[in-house]
Amino acid sequence: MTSETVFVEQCKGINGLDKVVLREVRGSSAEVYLYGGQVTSWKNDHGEELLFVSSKAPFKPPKAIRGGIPICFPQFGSHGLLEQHGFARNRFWSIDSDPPPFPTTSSNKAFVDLVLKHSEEDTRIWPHRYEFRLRVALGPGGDLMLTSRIRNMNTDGKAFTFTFAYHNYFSVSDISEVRIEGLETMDFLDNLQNRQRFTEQGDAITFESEVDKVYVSTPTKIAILDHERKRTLVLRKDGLPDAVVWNPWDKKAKAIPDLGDDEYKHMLCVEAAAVEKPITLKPGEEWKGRQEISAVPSSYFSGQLDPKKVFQGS
Ligand code: TA6
Repeated sequence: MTSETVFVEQCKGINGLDKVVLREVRGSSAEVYLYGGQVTSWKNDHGEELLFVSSKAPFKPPKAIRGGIPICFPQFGSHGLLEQHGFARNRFWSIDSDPPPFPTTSSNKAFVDLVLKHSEEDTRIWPHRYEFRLRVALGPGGDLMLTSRIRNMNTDGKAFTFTFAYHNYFSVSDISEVRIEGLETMDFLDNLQNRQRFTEQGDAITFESEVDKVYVSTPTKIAILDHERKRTLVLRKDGLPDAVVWNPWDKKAKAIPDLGDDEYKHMLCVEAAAVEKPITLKPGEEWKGRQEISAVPSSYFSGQLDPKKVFQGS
């Protein structure tokens, strides 16, 4: 691309839904739907898609979009009384043209600020006033950064509590050939066994059946190694202590209407989350949760969790 790069473009997506396309000079791009405030595409500078979106995703509100990066708020999963994964993923977000400044100034040109605020209807199911600001940014090297800032706007003096996740669906060549590094020896709550707590073995995580686990108090860096694609995705997170790993495998995939029967082979959810210890905000308080994902060549070798070293080739 040349100096004519359009860094941010607002246009219509599937079914006429509003979306924003972010582009960087070297050719990487991302797409964000206002419906759900959801990233649905992230491509590297070769134009290769790094996220998974189901071929059966109808892109029809009020159903959440199956794939990309759904935002789970104010509830992750069924950890509460609200609908599964809360309501943020099936609300229409707005573009925030005048967001409060970020503490660090960044030179990124490809970014969009979205905002979701309480509605009268929602206060009936979750009786709180809030402002949720989401910045989606594409770095010059193609890194995808999501920053959430959630503020308690209650005027009745009441605190509120929530759980949260960036429900990342990554595209993988073959789930049986992929492994995750950075979660070995971690404790996890197993959703397939009544959220009982276990400790992971010392080996990298591989897949041969359904997995639905919440790893708690995890390191800030997690790597997803895809040998066939010769690619490693590195997830860095801040303010999000937990990491959810999910693949429905064959039986559950068949039971999910907006997922193709065999699509589980090409997706893996590794989610930056705050689940085990819900976050409480008093009126006026703000919480920040950030994730940054990078795709690096698979010269990235086992046990080396510093992506900077990979870029430098050391
Ligand atoms: O993040 C894992 C999980 O909570 C699983 O339990 C699984 O149900 C998945 O999310 C998808 O949930 P959804 O409501 O989008 O079908």
